[in-house]
Order: sequence, then C-alpha cells, then structure tokens
Amino acid sequence: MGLGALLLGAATMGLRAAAQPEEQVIKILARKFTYSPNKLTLKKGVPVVLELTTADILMGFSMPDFDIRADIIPGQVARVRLVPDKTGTFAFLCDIFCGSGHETMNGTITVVA
Ligand SMILES: [Cu+2]
Repeated sequence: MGLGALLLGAATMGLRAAAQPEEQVIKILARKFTYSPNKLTLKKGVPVVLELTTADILMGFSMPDFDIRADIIPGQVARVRLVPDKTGTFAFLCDIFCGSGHETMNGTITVVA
C-alpha cells in the first residue's frame, strides 16, 4: 500500500508526470463461460487497472475480497482499478446470470508480497 500511495500522490500532484511509471493495464476478456486469462498474479501494493470486455453478452465481474465489481457491457470497456492490499489467492466470478455454465465462470488472482 505504501508504494502505491506514494506513486498515486506524485501523479496527482502532476510532478514529473512523464517520469511516473504507468499503471499496469491487464485486459480480461469474458465470454460464455470463461474469463481469459482466468489466473493472474499481482504484487501487493502495486496498483493495476483491469480492462474488462465481453465477447458476447452482458457479464459481471465480482471480487468480494477486494470489494470490487463491474458490469461488462458488450461494446464497452469496463475499467476497474485494484490495489491489492493483502496476499493470498482470491476468487473472482461472474455475478450476472449468463446462461447454463454461469456457475462455473470464475478465476483467481494471486497476490504475492
Ligand atoms: Cu454469468
């Protein structure tokens, strides 16, 4: 969290904006009934932006352990910022019923120190 807060603070103040490392963007494509990728590894305290898109119908993205969720609307990009503040392996899942197979639509994010 410390490093993330520092970076964010500097970026907010506009200090040497060009020299700031850009936040890592991770694209996740949802489709019946999978996410691709469905396994990610992140570093604790390092912010990332998840760019969520769907290849077919409306999907959800829910990660209760980090209190984030989004609708993934066809034709749009849903952006979710995440700063993992704890280590472990955490599940994400589709929380909008999308058909037979919806129940198995999930993945994990592993956060390492
Ligand atoms: Cu679903």
